[in-house]
Amino acid sequence: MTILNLEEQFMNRIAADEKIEPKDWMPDKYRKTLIRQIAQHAHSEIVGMLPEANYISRAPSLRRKAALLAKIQDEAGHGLYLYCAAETLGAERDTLMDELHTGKAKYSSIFNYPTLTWADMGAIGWLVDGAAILNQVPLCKCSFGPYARAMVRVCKEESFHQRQGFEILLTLCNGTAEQKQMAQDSLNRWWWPSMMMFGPNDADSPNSEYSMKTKIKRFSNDELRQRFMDATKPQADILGLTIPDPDLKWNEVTGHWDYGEINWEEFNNVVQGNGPCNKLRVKARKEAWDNGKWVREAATAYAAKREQRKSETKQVA
Ligand code: FAQ
Repeated sequence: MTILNLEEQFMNRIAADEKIEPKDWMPDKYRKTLIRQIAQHAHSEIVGMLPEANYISRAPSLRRKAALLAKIQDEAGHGLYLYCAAETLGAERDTLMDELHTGKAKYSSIFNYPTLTWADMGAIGWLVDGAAILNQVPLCKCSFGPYARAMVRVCKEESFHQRQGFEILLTLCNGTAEQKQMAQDSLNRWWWPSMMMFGPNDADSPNSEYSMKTKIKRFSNDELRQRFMDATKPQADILGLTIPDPDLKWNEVTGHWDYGEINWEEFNNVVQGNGPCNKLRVKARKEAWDNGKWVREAATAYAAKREQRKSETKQVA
C-alpha cells in the first residue's frame, strides 16, 4: 500500500471518530505533534507541582495540608500517565527529561509565576485547574487512544482540585477584610497568566489547524479561552472579587463576556524562558531528577533480578 493510501485510510478513520492506537499506522506529522503536545503537558504537570509544594509546610491547618499534599501527588500521577502515553509513540523518557532540563521543551507558562501568599493556593486551584479542566475535557475525545483515556481520570481529579481552590478563596472572602484583600491580590496576579494558558490567539497558533484536522484538539485556543472567561466571571461574583480587566463587558449580541487585550509580549517572554521563575523551576526539576538517579538504578536492578529469578524457576520446572 502506498503512503497516499495509508494517509487516506488514516483520515477516514479520523472522520469516523475511531481511536488511533500506538501500533496503528499514523503519519509522521501526527506522531510528532502528539509527542510534542503530550510531553509539554507531562512537563507542565510535574513542574506544576513546584509552586504549590512551596506551601505544604505553610498550610494554615492540618486539613488544608492533607488536601494540598494529595493534590500535588495527583499532579505527579498525571505527569506519569502522560509520559507513558508519549512513550507509546516511541518517545524515550530520558530524552524527554533531557529536553525539559536543557530548556528545549516547553511547559505551561503559568508555572513560571511565584506563589506569594496562601491565597495563591486558592487561585491556582480555582483558575489554573479550572482552565486545565476546560482544556482537557475535550482531550478525553482526542483521536489518539492512550492520551484520551489518560485524560478521563486526570479530569476527574482536576475537578476536586478546582473545588479545593475555590473553597480556599471562599473561606478567605468570608473572613476578615485583610483576608479578602489577600484573595483579591491573588486574583489580580493570576488572572492574566491563566488566560494565557490557552496559548496564542487562533491566528497566531501554528499547530492548531493540523491538530483540529486530525482531532487531537477539538476546540481552538480562543474558543476554550472564551469558555473559561464565561464560566469564571459568575464564580468571581460569588466570591465578591473583581476580575482585573477594565474592558470586561457583557456582550448581548454574542451572549459572551468580552475581555481586554492579552499581553502577548509577556506571554512570549515567559515561554522563551524569561519569566519570573523559569530558571528556578528548571533547576528544581533537574535536581530532583539527579537526586532520584539511585532510585531509578535500584528499580532497574531489581526488575532485572526478578526476571532472572523467573527464568531460573522456569528452567528448573
Ligand atoms: N505555555 O500552536 P499552539 C495543568 C506553545 S496542565 C507554554 O497554539 P498547541 C494541570 C505550544 O506548545 C497545563 N507554551 O500550540 C495542573 C507551541 O509550541 P511549539 C498544561 C505554550 O499545542 C494544574 C507554541 O506555543 N496543559 O495546568 C503555551 O496547538 C495545577 C504555539 O502554540 C496542557 O498542556 C503555554 N500556555 O496549543 C498542574 C494541555 N501555549 O510548537 C499543576 C494540553 C502554547 O513552538 C497545578 N495542551 N504554547 O513547540 C494543549 O492543549 C495545547 O498544547 C495548548 C497549545 C492549548 C497548550
